Amino acid sequence: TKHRLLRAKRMFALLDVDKAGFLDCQKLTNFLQHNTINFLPERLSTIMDVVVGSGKDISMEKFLLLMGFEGVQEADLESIELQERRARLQEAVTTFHTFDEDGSGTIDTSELTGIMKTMGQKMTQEEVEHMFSLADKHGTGEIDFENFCECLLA
Ligand SMILES: [Ca+2]
Repeated sequence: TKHRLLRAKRMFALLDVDKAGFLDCQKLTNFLQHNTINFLPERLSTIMDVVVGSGKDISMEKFLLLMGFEGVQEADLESIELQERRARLQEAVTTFHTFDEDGSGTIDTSELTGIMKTMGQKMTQEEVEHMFSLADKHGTGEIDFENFCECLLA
């Protein structure tokens, strides 16, 4: 459900081209008519009734309601996003520590080579080095946590 919620939020952001925080009724109507795959016809007609009956502007909360999420506030969304971000960061920290076998706070080529082998990635030394050079933006021969996150989240 979290995942669907975030997708709905992204959809809203996509539709809200001018970033006004509101959707133009006409825009949403067009969108719904061209993306009816996920809606049963009777559901779509209910949605359209609500949309047309609700005036020109569709807020995020109203949009979520239309998408079938009841009682979700924008603040809830933000906290979900924050949770997701934290979880991703936590995951990155864990992965980084796994890679950084000697606990030096950086990952060097031999550590990267080792972990790729452990993960069952059949990579040549050249491929590992290429990967490494992509992450090692400053050419220090080591990947710190910041480089690692940039790489992971890119
Ligand atoms: Ca290390």
